[in-house]
Amino acid sequence: MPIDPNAEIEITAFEWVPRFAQGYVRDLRPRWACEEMGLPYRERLISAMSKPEWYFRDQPWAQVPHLRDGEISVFESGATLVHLGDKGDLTPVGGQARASVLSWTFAAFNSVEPLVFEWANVAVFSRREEWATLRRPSLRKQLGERLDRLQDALGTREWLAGAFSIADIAMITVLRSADDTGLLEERPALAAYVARGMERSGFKAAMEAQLAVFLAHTPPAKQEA
Ligand SMILES: N[C@@H](CCC(=O)N[C@@H](CS)C(=O)NCC(=O)O)C(=O)O
Repeated sequence: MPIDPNAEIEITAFEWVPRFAQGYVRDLRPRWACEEMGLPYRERLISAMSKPEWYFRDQPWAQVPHLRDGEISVFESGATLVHLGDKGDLTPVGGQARASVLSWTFAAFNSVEPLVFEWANVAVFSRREEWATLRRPSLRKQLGERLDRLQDALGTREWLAGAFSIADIAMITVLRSADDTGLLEERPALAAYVARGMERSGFKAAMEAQLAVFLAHTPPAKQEA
């Protein structure tokens, strides 16, 4: 079990978030990478509602995750994956293999996640706004086309870029958030890819660790009778 209060690596995460966000908070990414490589990490928990002022020095917007590895401080979940991947076997050391893994990692965060994030906004958070209703059809089409090309690029491969890598942690955590669009169901190879990732013991352990924190810090008013 990689959680170890004395570990060199520290992951900052929220101590509690509302139910709809549980299991989707981005500290899942570095947790998953640590679990895959058997790297011990300790948790540093902060409140999502009342972010401590000192935390803005580690993460400019006081978002999670933040990663500390000895003297090294890393923010942005993608950067935490790159840092961790280099400590083990989740990122190849050089050549085309490394370039492909980094390309797909950035593709997840720059070419897919923004559309998924926008979908959450128009379909959930701002769903009652007229502009959101107007934007939904074109966004669904745009995201669908992006997923079509992604599915084509994946082809019959098990993982995006050779062996399982940080690129898969990046892409699968992004795609999971698109569950409610129905777009994955329409693309069985992509849905199977996401399911394959979520079947890994590293994913399950990371998820369990995130959820255990929320359970332990559920505010009394939110506890079920
Ligand atoms: N691009 C950042 C986004 C981080 C992010 O949005 N984190 C969310 C949790 S999943 C957060 O901290 N939200 C609270 C806020 O933005 O104030 C990353 O990937 O690390």
